[in-house]
Formats: sequence, C-alpha cells, structure tokens
Amino acid sequence: MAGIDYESKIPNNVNLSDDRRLQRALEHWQPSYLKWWQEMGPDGMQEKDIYLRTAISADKDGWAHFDYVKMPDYRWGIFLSERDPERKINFGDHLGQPAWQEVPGEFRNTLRRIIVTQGDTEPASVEQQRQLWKTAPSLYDMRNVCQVNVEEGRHLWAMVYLLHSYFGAEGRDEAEELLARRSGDPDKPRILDAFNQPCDDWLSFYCFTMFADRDGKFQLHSLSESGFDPLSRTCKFMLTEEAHHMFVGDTGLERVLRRSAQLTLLDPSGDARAQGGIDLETVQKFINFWFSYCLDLFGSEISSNAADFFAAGLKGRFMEEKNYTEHTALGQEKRVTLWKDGKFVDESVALRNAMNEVLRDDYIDDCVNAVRRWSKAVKDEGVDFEVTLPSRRFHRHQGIYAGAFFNPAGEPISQAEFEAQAAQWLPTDADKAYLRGIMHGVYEPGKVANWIAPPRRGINGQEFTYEYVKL
Ligand code: BYC
Ligand code: FE
Ligand code: FE
Repeated sequence: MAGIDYESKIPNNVNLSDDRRLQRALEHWQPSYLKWWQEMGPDGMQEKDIYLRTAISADKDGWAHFDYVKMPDYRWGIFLSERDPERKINFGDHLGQPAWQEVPGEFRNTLRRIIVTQGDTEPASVEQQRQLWKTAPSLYDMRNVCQVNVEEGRHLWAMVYLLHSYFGAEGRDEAEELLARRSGDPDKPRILDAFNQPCDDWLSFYCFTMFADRDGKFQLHSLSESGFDPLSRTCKFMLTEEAHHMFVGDTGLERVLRRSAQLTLLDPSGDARAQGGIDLETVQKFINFWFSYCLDLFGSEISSNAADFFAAGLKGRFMEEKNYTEHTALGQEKRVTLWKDGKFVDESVALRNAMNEVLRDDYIDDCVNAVRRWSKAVKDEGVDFEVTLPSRRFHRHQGIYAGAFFNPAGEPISQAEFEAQAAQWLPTDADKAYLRGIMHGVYEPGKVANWIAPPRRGINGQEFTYEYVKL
C-alpha cells in the first residue's frame, strides 16, 4: 500500500506525484472546487472552527483524524482502498477475467456516465444543505451537517480523480460540469431528481441522510464490485465515511420520534405541536416524501441500461461476491408487478433487466429494519404509533409506477383521490412553515432544541456537552 502523501497540495495514496500530468490537471481543478465550496458550501460558516474528522489513510484502523478545522482548510484527499493484484471480475460476461486497471474502450462512455451520475450527487447534497447549520438543534448536530458536507466534497474529489485519470479531455470537461450544475436550478439542475429537492429543515435533513445517503450505500456497494478496479477501490473507501452519514439520519429520526412521543404524552390533549414539538403524523409525512424520492434513485424496474451495466461487469448487485453463488444472472427471471391499462399484471423479467429492482429490494429491507427500531422507540416512550414505509408504488416519479396514482398502501386510486388526500400523506407548505417556526439554532454547548431528544453519546468519545463548533 502506498503511503499517504501529505506534502503535496492534494493528500493522496495514489502516488500522484509520480504522474505530473494528472497532478497538474487536479491542481488546476482544485481552485475551481474551492471557489464552488465558498459559493455553495455551508453559508457563512467558512471561518468557524469545527471538530471534524479528516480521512488520512485507507487503513482499517486509524483512517481518520479528529481536530478543529475551518472547512476551507479541510484536506480533501484522494484515497483508494488497497489493491488486490489477483482480483478478478466477479460477475457478468467477463466473469473470471482479471479486473481492469484501464478503461476498456467499448465501455468508456457507459462507465463515464456512471461515474458522472455518482459524482453529481455529492456536490448536489452540499448545495441542498447549505443553510441548515443556522437552525441546528445543537452544536453536535451543527458539527454533523458540516462533517457530512466536507465528506461529500471528498466524494466529489474521488469521482473527479477517476474522470481526470482515465477519461482524458472528456473527463476534464465532465469535472468542470460537476461544479457548474446546481441543485434545483431549472436551467442546469443536478442529474437525479432527489438531489434537486429542497432540504432546508432538519426533519428533511435526517430523512435525506437516512434515505438518500443509504441509496449511496447500495449504489457504492454495487460499484465496489465493479470490474473497473480503480472505481471499485474508490467506492470501497467512500463507504467507510458513508456509515456516519446514515448514522446521522437514522439516529436523528429516532431522536425526533422519541421527543415527539414525549411531547404527545406531555400535552393534555395529546398534541405535540401545542408543546412546540413535531407531531408523529408530520414525521411520517416527511418519511413518505423522502423515501419515495429515494426509491426513484434506483432507476426503472425494467432497465436495459442496468442489464448492460451488469453484463459489462461495471456494476454488480449488493454484495455480489459474498451473497451470490451464480454470477452471470443469465437464464433467470424476476417477477415484477406492472401497472398496465389500469390493472396489475405480474410479469417475469429477465434478471439482468431487473437489476435496479433487485438493488431496490435490498435497500427497502435495510430501511424496514430501521423503521422497526423507530416504532419500538416510540412505543418504549409509551405512545401507540407505528412508523411505516409507504409502498414502493406510492408517489413515484421514475419507473413503471410513475404517472399513476397509488395510496401509501400501494392501492391504485384516481388522481382526484390522490390530490384530495395528499395533505395527509406528504408535507404541506403549512407543515414546512410550522417547522421553520420552531427550528431556531441552539448554539450553546450541551443544549438541545425542544423538538428533538439529545443524542445518546457524542462524537469520537466526547460528551454531548463538548464544544463541537466554536461560533
Ligand atoms: N432522477 O434505465 P433507467 C449518493 C434516468 S446516492 C432522474 O431507469 P438507469 C449520495 C436515467 O439516468 C448514489 N433521472 O435507469 C447520497 C436514464 O437517463 P438517460 C448515487 C433518472 O440508467 C446522498 C433514464 O432515467 N449513485 O451517492 O439504470 C448524499 C432511464 O434510466 C432517475 C448512483 O446513482 C432519477 N431518480 O439509472 C450524497 C450510481 N433514475 O440515460 C451522495 C450511478 C433514472 O435516458 N448511477 N433516471 O438520459 C447509476 O447506476 C444509474 O444511472 C441509476 C439508474 C442508478 C441512476
Ligand atoms: Fe457521498
Ligand atoms: Fe453520504
């Protein structure tokens, strides 16, 4: 394993200093990145000292260092997990051949598209979250959103490294474009829908890190199986950081739900809002919204793109090597329930064409586990309320259910019925205005907003009362 080069402008474990041309290209991109960060990173937060984790190596133990950092001084580096010189392509049509160290010409465009799509989500999420620190419910939470943001910035670096290293002039153009698109901008939006949705309250932020970063987990896992070895190694290391992002979302929602339950009990008429909190029904609506948008991130249930990615050995299933014994996915089918001319029709789809749905299934299982824990937490507080996930058909904008109308149980309804009930299922403007009204930043160490429970423990062994941000 190459050592960490901390002397150069760009920390890395890829021997960047041996490749002057690449090093120059990345050093040329760096000021554009920093300019983007100043413009689109946490708004007005750039001069503050924040207790942050920085990736300093790809070793399992001791890969990260914690200290106070001003975000623009964060050392965004390029780290790939260790190379296995014996590694073989472990699925698809090239099964058993040595993993590629260079991009095969025939897959150049496809691979570039996958890397660009992945890369685009990283800066998008920073843009979506740039106002959040101001209304953080505690310094602990304020620190966490900044942590997530600097690491998404590093994930952008990871993809830009691949574009610059392996895709020549086209890759350099794509790297520029990654800094030019803007979340939610009608003229130059980010690529995937969920990354153009506003995320400007903390309930949305916890849903986002729970559900969108979890899409990241599954997409990165399937890319870490890639036959293109540099992509595989890059994604493997990104997953190390991703765990904390999902932790922030999962525990954030649990803290909100617990507090909602407590305030429901505290109020004589069981109204958490009357106590300045968030009622459980509102939390459920935000879950419905973000979960459905994140299901869209897996693409269409039946997808020739997905079949091509798998056949080419570019993108495998979740835990392809570990969880499966058969790796060609040929001669197999998956049942998919289509919605055709106002009727459900069960159809067998060639497994390769159903790869998006296979990954979505694993994702949903993962989400179900979390929801079970949250429901238990609410019951432990003494309130009888079941948190649920809506059906995979509810409120979809991509795939075979898009354009039709289903209730959260997945039953078909008319557009008029949907519109009549949407306010009970999805966040309304009034709900968002209510959240804006109760979410004021709490800037004193150890204090927490009324609408959320404190976390069980702090960061890196520190107390919750630690001064995570020096304001
Ligand atoms: N929104 O066959 P289809 C993360 C497009 S999250 C808009 O259905 P395919 C993170 C699609 O591009 C992980 N458009 O799907 C989390 C295609 O367009 P073209 C991100 C969509 O091709 C939090 C057309 O519809 N990583 O890291 O199999 C914070 C038909 O395509 C959407 C990846 O996504 C959508 N939701 O695409 C920070 C991995 N869905 O080509 C970071 C890389 C589909 O006809 N991406 N379309 O113009 C991929 O592997 C695939 O592109 C997809 C599915 C998973 C997105
Ligand atoms: Fe990321
Ligand atoms: Fe993330």
